[in-house]
Amino acid sequence: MSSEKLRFDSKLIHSGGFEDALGSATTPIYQSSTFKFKSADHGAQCFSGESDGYIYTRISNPTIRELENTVADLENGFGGIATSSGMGAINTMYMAYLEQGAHIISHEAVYGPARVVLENFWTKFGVECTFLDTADLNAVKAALQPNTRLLYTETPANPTIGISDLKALADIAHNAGIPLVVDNTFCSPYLQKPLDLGADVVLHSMTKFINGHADIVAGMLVAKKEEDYNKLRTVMVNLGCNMDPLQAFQTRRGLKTLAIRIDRAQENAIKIAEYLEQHPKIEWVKYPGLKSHPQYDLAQQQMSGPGAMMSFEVKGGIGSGKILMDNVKLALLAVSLGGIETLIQHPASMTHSKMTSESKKIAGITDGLVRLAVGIENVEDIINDLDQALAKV
Ligand code: LCS
Repeated sequence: MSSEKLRFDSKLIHSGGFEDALGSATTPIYQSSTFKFKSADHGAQCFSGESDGYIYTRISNPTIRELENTVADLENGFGGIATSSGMGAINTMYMAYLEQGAHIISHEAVYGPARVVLENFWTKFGVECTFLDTADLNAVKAALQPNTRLLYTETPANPTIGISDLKALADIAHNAGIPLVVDNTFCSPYLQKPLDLGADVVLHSMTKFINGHADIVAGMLVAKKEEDYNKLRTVMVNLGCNMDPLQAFQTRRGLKTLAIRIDRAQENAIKIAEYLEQHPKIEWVKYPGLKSHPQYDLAQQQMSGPGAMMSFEVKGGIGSGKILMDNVKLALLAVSLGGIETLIQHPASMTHSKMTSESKKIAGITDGLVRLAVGIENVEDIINDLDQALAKV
């Protein structure tokens, strides 16, 4: 059955279009760096594009292509480009759209290294960066310059959980003749489809929800149009930040359960956010499913669910936050997110520690902010764990 006719959760299992000659139920791991040509002419045709036969795994590989086709199908894009990591996808994207003297507008609270790489490396080649809150549409419009080549955002943002209006940002970008690129890691295509809202490229750290088991580092770019797809693929192949076939196999396996994993983690997250919000030792909670979230209405419109990521501050700031983090027993004190296990971390000293204090302050990454990535354990156990740790504060 054509995957176009299937619903999202069936596509998770059946999409990808791979037909194995031996009838295997799962796509095999083609752990081969190179592929035999049928003849010299066939080899030449593979290189010229007349034949879509496989050549070399940095360029393409059946196991990797199956994963690329699946994620592109889930995001309603033209094609996917798998990368070694989420950062591999981000740097491929920067390389494809930026040039010497170009200007980029990026969300001030994008994943820390995605910002650091612009500030520390791309500026060496004369790239100018404006970091702002892309939820502020007037600020985005005001920041446009004749040399602006890219509008890049992440929503919900990491770790502030701020939400940006993707339809409005796509209009602003397109009126300026530039692409809108969206990091969809926090939602996955199950909860948000940026390409349907007008974005040109969507990217993922598949290390997170897409793989979902904290055992793989991987990335993906999906382009809406063939032109962007070709541009991004050429950069990835030549940079050499390709995925490995085993990594693709494991990621494809994790992806099959995306919907049921997110349903459960989200159900847990809603209860945990409500528990934290009423707790006397909690200063504030930011979660798109709480009415107190400043962009609650926008989240309802552009996301099909509030997800499993939240941030909060314990009264007393970082000192109290550390007591909480040092005393949890079930939640792991670890970075990353989107896996089956609940993780807790401190962005100011961990994931976002390389940002300057000034940048962190502007981006709203306070010293007391604690990030919680909710897993699929029994929710009562997670709440009991937070409760016993908060009692020690
Ligand atoms: N985008 C987002 C939203 C992320 O959270 C991360 C990693 C990346 C991109 C980069 O992906 P990677 O290269 O690690 O696959 N986020 C991490 C985090 O929050 N804790 O540790 C890594």
